[in-house]
Amino acid sequence: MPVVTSSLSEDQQKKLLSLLGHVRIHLLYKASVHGFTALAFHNRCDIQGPTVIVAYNDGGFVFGAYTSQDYTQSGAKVSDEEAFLYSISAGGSKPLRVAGINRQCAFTDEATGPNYGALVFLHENAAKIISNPGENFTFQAAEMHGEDLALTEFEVYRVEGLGDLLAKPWRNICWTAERRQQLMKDIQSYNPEIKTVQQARVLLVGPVGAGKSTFFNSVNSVFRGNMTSQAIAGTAGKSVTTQFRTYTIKAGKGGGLVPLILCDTMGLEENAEAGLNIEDLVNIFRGHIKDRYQLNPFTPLQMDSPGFKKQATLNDVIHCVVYVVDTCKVSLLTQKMLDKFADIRKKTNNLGIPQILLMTKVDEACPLVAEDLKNVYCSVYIQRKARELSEFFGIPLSCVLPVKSYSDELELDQDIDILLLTAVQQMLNYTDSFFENQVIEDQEVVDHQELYRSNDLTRPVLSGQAKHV
Ligand SMILES: Nc1nc2c(ncn2[C@@H]2O[C@H](COP(=O)(O)OP(=O)(O)OP(=O)(O)O)[C@@H](O)[C@H]2O)c(=O)[nH]1
Ligand SMILES: [Mg+2]
Repeated sequence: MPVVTSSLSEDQQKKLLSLLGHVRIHLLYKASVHGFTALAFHNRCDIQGPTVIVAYNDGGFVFGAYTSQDYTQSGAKVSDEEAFLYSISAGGSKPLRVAGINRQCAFTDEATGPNYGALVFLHENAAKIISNPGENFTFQAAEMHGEDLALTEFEVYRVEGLGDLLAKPWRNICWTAERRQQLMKDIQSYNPEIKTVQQARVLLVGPVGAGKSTFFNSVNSVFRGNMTSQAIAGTAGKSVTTQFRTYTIKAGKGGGLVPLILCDTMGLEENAEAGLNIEDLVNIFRGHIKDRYQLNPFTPLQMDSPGFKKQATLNDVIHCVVYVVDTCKVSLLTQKMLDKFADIRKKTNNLGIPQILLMTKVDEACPLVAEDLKNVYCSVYIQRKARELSEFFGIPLSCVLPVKSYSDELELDQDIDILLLTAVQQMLNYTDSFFENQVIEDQEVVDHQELYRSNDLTRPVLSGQAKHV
């Protein structure tokens, strides 16, 4: 599946957003990819809430229509006081905005291309429009589209209001240098309760491009004290990461090991035969897959293959699973992808592994957070996305953690570090829960004091081997 990208230039996007207010736009449909037909338009744009049409022609005109109402193919005439037509003409500085004529409908909700009376898009299932100024909307045709009725591109975006800042943050974070130092110290001195385990093993799982590898690079950078990019990150149609990798982290150049191994995987794709294979994922959970194993979406690793680690100890198994999701793409998560996550959740729950959900790219998702990361827990938009994710995944809101990784920075930043380290600290807390979750299989042969670092014998005890996991 090719990556579908917007044809709006930065300047055009800025002008369009100036008409729409404090919103985010998500590309739903692009005619050059999905087809210049009414059917392709309705398949992708029906029942999507507020949307904006963006049509392009050879004269350099970018024009279209905004509606706050759904397309449903009901055949009805839809009233919408918020609807408007607009044009960002070539070279023109101020965009044209045309409100509907009083009491006339905004559009006719038919099975054709979008029909705003004065502008009918995808006429005759082709890359063209009909222009009837005066019907529902009045404008000068030359000003709207330069009298050029042929389209070079046609896109529809979902429009999502961003909301403002909450008066009080929904989670309290202390944004001080002391807090950063304390978090680093706590993480470095983490000691798993189980004597045989040296490091917490945390697995990052998520869709292609969600920011898994970048999260590892960022945490590594915080502890190294400078930017690092050990894991290859970036964007491509397919997963950039194709191997299973287990990364250790050093505190400073040549410094001691941080007791945390971050495991990076290939991205998930919604189709069964693409992206990380669920059978491989379960074998990763159980500690059977070695570092640098080349993952293959079509053929999962078999038990008798040379790369299969048969004897997995508690050191090899995954202690905490972190679902990584791009905050900007929450509303674009398909049912197929959510079903895949539900399947993974079931398998993870069966193995008793605690789970966290990391919302990445909060800076890209909300301009107020991009302006100041300290706004992350005050942003109405981020809070809404966190709640949506909690509901979609069936994960308590307390397990949903927004982060911003290092993407284009050259220097470390205290606020970014604090948010990253807070997430890592939570991963270590959950790793402890994993150990506490284990049940003894053979009480007779296990010496409680041998197993635990502390002498707290009230906690449940597990056997040294991971055969029950
Ligand atoms: N602005 C911003 N960009 C980010 C953030 N996290 C990741 N990115 C960018 O997102 C893109 C994809 O990141 P990766 O870390 O490669 O994503 P991945 O999940 O490892 O992707 P695959 O290996 O392809 O499955 C990169 O260009 C990163 O720079 C973030 O918090 N903020
Ligand atoms: Mg990656």
